[in-house]
Amino acid sequence: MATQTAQQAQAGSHLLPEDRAALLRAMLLMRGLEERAMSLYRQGKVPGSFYDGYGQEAVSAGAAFAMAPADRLCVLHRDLAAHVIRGVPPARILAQYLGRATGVTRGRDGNVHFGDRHLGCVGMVSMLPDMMLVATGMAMAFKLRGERRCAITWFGDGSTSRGDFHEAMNWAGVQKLPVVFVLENNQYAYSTPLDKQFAVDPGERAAAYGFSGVTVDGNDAEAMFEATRAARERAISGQGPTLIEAVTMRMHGHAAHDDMKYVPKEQVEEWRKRDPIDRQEARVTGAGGAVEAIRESVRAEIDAAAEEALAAPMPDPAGAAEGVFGVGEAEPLGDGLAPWSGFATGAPEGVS
Ligand SMILES: Cc1ncc(C[n+]2csc(CCOP(=O)(O)OP(=O)(O)O)c2C)c(N)n1
Repeated sequence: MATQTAQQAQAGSHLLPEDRAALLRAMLLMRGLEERAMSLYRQGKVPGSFYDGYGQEAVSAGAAFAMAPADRLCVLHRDLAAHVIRGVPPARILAQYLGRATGVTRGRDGNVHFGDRHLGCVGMVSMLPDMMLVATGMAMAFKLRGERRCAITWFGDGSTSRGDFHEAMNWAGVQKLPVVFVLENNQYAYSTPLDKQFAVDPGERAAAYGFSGVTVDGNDAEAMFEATRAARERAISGQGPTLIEAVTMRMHGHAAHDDMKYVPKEQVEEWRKRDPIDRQEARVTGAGGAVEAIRESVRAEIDAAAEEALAAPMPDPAGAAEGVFGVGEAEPLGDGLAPWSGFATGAPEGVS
């Protein structure tokens, strides 16, 4: 297994060339899968609406890449790259959107409310930002059991106005819990712009709850990775939570039905110049990586995934209520993939 060079350590980066390529690959898969799902939606094959995270790929890719196998993730509706990184196969993701029996929720939910428990992910509750409380609860359990691992969740700028945001921040701060809060500041909560959402920069709120808050360029996957890696270090060494404000832009409507007439076109064009995938491609190319080969293999993977998902059966209506309500002993969450090279080269991670 490759180890970091002294040069890399000096430059302050914890990423090897293969990590940079893996980040790019996860973002390309997210974008490609969502583009394919949007096209399937337009063909009437995706029930309900369709939500995507176009332009925000670096936020979930960079943050999820810093998580160890035994860490636990509450992934939100614009964070598909986190599912990809934890190991959900592309065909299973498309089958989820298509409502098929082979999707993560086996057809119980048509779109983004999913998480593969076997990979350490808790399916998101639609009521926002409930997952902040779930992540905080898991972190509380880690602390009580003396386990060296951490929970992470993502949420939007709109979520910061709800009571549950403050409850989670407060309890996590009081208890110094091992949790990372990633605030995805994408300029709009549906049609509500930031100046109608809060009067105080939300990044500053962490201090009011007694823990660290950092603002990061959310269109830079490596900056997201480094900030999350540092936050996780703080979390597992007992220094408590971190609020990471990832500044980005929602480049598409709230969902497929929304033409976002309320967003000035110039604003979108300005952000297009900061596309996170273009930026990571430039880095990978600069380090001698074969970007076109990565793109080609991602395209082939998505084609194969679409074929497999479209051939998958619909769920049997007779079993519609199965697995919807918790009955009996709950199966514990499993561990997910953690492809960052630092986990292979460093000290053993996870439950002590
Ligand atoms: C309590 C609650 N109110 C309303 C909704 C409907 N809803 C889903 S996403 C959303 C906007 C959320 O905005 P934000 O938190 O900024 O995240 P973004 O979608 O911009 O990523 C709304 C209003 C909801 N899911 N939960």
